[in-house]
Amino acid sequence: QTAEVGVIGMAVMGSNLARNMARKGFRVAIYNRTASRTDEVIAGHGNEGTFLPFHDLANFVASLERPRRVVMMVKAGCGTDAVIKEITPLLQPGDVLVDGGNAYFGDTRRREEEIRPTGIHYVGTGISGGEVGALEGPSIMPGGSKESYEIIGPVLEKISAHVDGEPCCAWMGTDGAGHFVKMVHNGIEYADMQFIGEAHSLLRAAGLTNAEAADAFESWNHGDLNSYLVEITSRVLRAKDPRNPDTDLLDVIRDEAGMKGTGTWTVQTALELGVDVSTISEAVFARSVSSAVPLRTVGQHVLAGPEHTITVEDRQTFLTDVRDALWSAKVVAYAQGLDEIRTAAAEYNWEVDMGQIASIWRDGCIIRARLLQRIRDEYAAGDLVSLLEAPSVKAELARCQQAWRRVVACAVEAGVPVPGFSSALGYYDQVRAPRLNAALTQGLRDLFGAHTYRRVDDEGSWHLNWSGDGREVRAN
Ligand code: NBP
Repeated sequence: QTAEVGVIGMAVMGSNLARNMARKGFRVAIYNRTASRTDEVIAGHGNEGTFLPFHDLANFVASLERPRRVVMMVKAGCGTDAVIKEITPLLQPGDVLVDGGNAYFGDTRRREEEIRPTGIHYVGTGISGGEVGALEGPSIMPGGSKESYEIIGPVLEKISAHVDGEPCCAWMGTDGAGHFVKMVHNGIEYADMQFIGEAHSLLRAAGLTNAEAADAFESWNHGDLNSYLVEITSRVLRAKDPRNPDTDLLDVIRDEAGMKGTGTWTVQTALELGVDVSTISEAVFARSVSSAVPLRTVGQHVLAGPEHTITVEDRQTFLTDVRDALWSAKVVAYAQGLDEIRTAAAEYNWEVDMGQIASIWRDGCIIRARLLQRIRDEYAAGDLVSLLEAPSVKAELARCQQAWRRVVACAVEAGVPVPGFSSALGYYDQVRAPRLNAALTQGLRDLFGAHTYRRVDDEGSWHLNWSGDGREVRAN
């Protein structure tokens, strides 16, 4: 018997993806460096579909129908490089090798370029949805040649999540495009979680219990803020400490956030591309500050400021304001993330379709949210310089912006840190300002470094002879 698709790596993601494929009717070859993991998948789930287990990579490859379709789900970095080195001599031109791990898009570009001369298609694919998504239907973001998508696309589309019959999987562009889109997805996820955290801090500062805050998130989840992250927030807020059922679990979890690095990549890449993703960088830095225990210990003891309490006259009005601030900030994070993708697409010659990206994020992935339907529809209606200019988005922001300002102002007054909300608002005000402070920056740069300036009423670059006769000269 031959296999239609093969999966390498039987840790949690790979085994769940292979099971998903088998459940969807594909004959799946499976292989793992440590053979016992392959045996465990067969022992535990062999009855879920047709699996062809292998302890030897050459036999695994030989079992696959041509053109071969191989999905690697191994540890990103050295694990991926090791598997590529071992498998490429066994593959033939026209075969498709998919990396479903969380690779850095620059590595994917390098690997694709190295493998291309062999005629093997290398497909860097973002997969989001965690282990449950891998099993039940993730959001899948493949990048690679168009021909490779014709071969691997049908399998990936079938195992992905679906919305109204449409798969949450689409070709993202050549070489590193898929992993780039997944990276930005994770960056937006960081921002989303930071905003949720800030909203929760504000509700607590206003005197709500965790259970009352959970009620607020639950009600928001029924409206425009409907999303997986908002939904699970109320679950976390309601959880009790299993060791002491009178205590909220949240109160015994150390207030130090971890991270695996994709948020950092999103910010580093944005800096290189010259794109503002300040909501994402605030979220990454907020996690760093949270874990900087000595700094926080010193800060708590020596820094003066208000007591982190907010007095609200009308709780319902306050809750609506926080909801509006949360929605607005979230939109800014999406706008910034999509701007990063658009800029990268121009830089790397990727044919990205912004509406399609929003479309495949509608389900299966961690940032799945009702907002994505709106983003998809807006991009389908016409190209946009920024998501913020989309008709329904700008109208809703216009409605929310006063509340957003009230929330940031009251947080600042009370000393409740809201770096995400205030950064998002700062971005909104920057992009709508007729003039920023850049003219002064240019004047200063020209004075101390003869860096020149451009005029509003003339072409070319100019320099003022600041230390001499004060005349303006045209710069070359
Ligand atoms: P891990 O990231 O923990 O990797 C473990 C797998 O890699 C095992 O199958 C292991 O084989 C294999 N492996 C390693 Br380590 N080094 C290898 C080598 N030199 N040659 C061959 N195989 C090697 O597994 P995971 O959590 O299932 O994630 C798999 C990929 O999916 C990662 O890239 C991850 O970033 C990505 N991802 C994970 C999630 C998630 O929610 N966990 C979500 C989205 C994407 P062994 O059994 O022999 O040690």
